[in-house]
Amino acid sequence: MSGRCGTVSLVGRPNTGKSSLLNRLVGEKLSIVSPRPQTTRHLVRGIVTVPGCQYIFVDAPGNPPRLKSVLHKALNRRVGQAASEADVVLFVVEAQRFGPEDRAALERIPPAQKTIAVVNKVDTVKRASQLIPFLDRLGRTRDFIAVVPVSARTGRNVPELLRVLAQALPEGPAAYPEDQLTDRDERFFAAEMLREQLFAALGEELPYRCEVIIESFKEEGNLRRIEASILVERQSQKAIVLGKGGERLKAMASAARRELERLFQGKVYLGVWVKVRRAWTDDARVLRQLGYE
Ligand SMILES: Nc1nc2c(ncn2[C@@H]2O[C@H](COP(=O)(O)OP(=O)(O)OP(=O)(O)O)[C@@H](O)[C@H]2O)c(=O)[nH]1
Ligand SMILES: [Mg+2]
Repeated sequence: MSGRCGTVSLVGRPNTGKSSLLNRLVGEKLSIVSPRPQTTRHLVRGIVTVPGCQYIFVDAPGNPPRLKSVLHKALNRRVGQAASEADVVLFVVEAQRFGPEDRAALERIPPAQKTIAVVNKVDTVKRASQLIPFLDRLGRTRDFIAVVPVSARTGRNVPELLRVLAQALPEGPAAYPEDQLTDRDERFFAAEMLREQLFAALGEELPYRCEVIIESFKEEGNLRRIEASILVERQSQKAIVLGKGGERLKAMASAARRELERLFQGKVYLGVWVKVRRAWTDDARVLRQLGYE
């Protein structure tokens, strides 16, 4: 047994670039990204297999959410699970920023957990020398295996992160076939790509009041025929999601369809409806149906 294999969770305050980093590490867009905090809601696995090593990355929601709905409690449980069950945790922060929310996220990681501090977004720092005091200070907050600066956007220093990480993984055989990229199915990505468009197209609070359900997913030769619903909480929200004459919904659906055609490498038909489900973020039954335990 000469190889290594293990799970690696990406943990940190919302918006530090965990999902962007997962996508960069895996080399495929598996996890949705937006400029707003609390985009990720589901644990997404991205698997990278190189000779002698299999990395199983797990992207987690950013924490801690401010709201105390049933949804947010479920998200919080996922963060805890990601932090404690991994072989190694990547604690992701933004270059030159370490605030109370970062500290709270760090405190959710059990002290005995093997942890690497990843300083993301170093492309925003003009001179590398400006970063050194920040890296030093961060390195003193916990007994990290290493502190590694990277840029998920440009890919800078990501190979170094993979190298450091490989040494920290346990020895053992690969858990997944070497060509497997993720544990999620196409249905999951269909819902997520549509949800990403909600984040891109809708104002302040609304993306947080929406969810996507895939009602049916059929393969017809090289065509995937997908029917999806967007859940909102109120009639007024439905009107916003639809836009004038349904234009906004149409634009979001076709942007999501293009992403899916790229990911699936085949034709996609995506039909989308908007449904009002009062207080779904607090409805345990609806949440179970959406896959939140
Ligand atoms: N400049 C720069 N921006 C980045 C980098 N990585 C991510 N971003 C941006 O940061 C924002 C948040 O990225 P996400 O990947 O969604 O962050 P996240 O940590 O997964 O956020 P949550 O899922 O909400 O916790 C997006 O606008 C990204 O484009 C980076 O290396 N450099
Ligand atoms: Mg994310």
